[in-house]
Amino acid sequence: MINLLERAKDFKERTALVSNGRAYSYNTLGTASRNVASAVLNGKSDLKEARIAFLVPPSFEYTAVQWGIWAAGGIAVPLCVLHPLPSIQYVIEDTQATMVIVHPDFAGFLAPLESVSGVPIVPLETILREQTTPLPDIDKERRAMILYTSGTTNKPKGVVTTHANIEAQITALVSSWEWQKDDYILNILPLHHVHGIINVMSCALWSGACCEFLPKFDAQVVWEIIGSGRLTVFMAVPTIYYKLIALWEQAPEEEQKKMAESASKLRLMVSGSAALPVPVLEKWRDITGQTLLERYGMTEIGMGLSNSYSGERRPGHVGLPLPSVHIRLVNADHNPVGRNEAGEIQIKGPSVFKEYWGKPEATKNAFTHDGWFKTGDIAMHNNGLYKILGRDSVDIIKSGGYKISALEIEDVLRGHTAIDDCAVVGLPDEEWGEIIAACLVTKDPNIEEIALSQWLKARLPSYKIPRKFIFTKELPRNVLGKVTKNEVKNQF
Ligand code: MCA
Ligand code: AMP
Repeated sequence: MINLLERAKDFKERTALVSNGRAYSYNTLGTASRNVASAVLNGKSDLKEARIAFLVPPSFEYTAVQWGIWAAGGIAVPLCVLHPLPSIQYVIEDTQATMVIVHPDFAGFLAPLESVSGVPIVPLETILREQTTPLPDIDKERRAMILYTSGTTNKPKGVVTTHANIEAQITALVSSWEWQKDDYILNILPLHHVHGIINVMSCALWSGACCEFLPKFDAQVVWEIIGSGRLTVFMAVPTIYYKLIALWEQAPEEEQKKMAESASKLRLMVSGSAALPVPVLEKWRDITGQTLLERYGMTEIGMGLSNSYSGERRPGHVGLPLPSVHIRLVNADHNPVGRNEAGEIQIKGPSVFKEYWGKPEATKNAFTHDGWFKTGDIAMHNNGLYKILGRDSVDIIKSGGYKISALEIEDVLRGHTAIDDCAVVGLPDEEWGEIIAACLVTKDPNIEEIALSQWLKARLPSYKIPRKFIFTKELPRNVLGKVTKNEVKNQF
């Protein structure tokens, strides 16, 4: 098994997590994880990769459940606390989860699923009760986690990582960014994606450091916590830095000085999950003196490229491959490109995922015949460092650091009785990176944006809901009849 639970024994009474105002030691986390493992084993000797889904907000309990599932030989499937029921149901059914562990705050929300999916929904309280069963030995090549990612299909795909993959993802970052046991990080990110799970929480716990959870991002609270002086490391998506800058700009001058001074004391501030706009990097540096370390990653690979911890951090660039990551840039014929030429990033190495859950064809298509993972991101090697130039698909949108499939939103929109056809695109936006926009062909000339947004809210999480709409009689198409998305973008 991934070496987290075992390493925790060395850190004993050190604080592992701060959650809901309480501090939890590594010993307490270890004991709770073993209780969870015993509960989910429920008399079996090994879960043998059964999928255990859990709907638990970022907290001590979240970590104990994740580690407990791993220790019992199961595959951890974290569910997103922001998702509406249909998105949750999709993940539970797609993974064929054998159990869903639910936090009391979400028990009522999930209740209707039990009869629909037939999957037992187990309250968190019963899973955390004291109990001990001998735990199985888990080979590191076994599957450990499934995270859902949007792609160029209308439904998200489950990305399966093994214990060895996760360990490789963690150790590459721990060594490159010099994690130490005296570090203290704030987690403000959702815990159904790599950024929050691996880069923030797992790297801290691997190192014997402390991770404090703030279950919902709030710029005011984050500035207060920075002001407390307890953080040494901070990681976020560019939108969060944008929002922190906006709040700093509104503060009185005296306050601004204090805020800037406290932020200047952290040893490391990282940005990732989406392109960091150079003006945001520069503004943050002007305010705090900190040059954000930008890195590049993907659910399927963990982190791939990173600017230097102790050397150059070049604005608009994502640095060099992390330890154990092999990278190449290729053209459309899969031939390596020359220096300063654009090509698709392809990756090999121990951090690269095993497969898309239940999708052998998609897995096969995601790799070249000689085992390189095709990221779909376009980059160039520019005077010694990599620079991301974009993606090979207009159907992938990045908004607030979330990867969103235009096709998934179109699929949902087409289910509305008044919508005949639609095209969804991402429009450049300073704050969100991109915002989602939908061009609609409707039967009903009186259809209202507000009513449509409400209808969508029952079917999609808030971050996937279009913020701009236009109504048209016909979508722009090329001679082959394919919708021309760049033309749709121009219409906005
Ligand atoms: C929310 N709003 C938006 C969006 N999201 N408007 C436009 N576009 C959006 N995407 C609106 C809401 O409707 C609401 O408006 C207002 O903003 C506040 O909404 P709320 O949900 O409270 O937003 P927030 O909490 O401030 O969220 C911003 C956020 C969040 C914290 C930046 O988007 C976030 O957690 N992003 C991180 C996602 C992440 O972890 N990605 C990693 C995946 P109104 O008030 O009018 O209703 S990528 C990954 O893992 C790879 C491996 C990697 O490289 O890291
Ligand atoms: P996800 O699939 O949610 O893990 O998102 C991964 C995608 O986020 C990558 O394929 C990139 O398109 C994008 N991404 C992550 N980090 C960066 C970065 N620093 N600059 C530009 N794009 C990024």
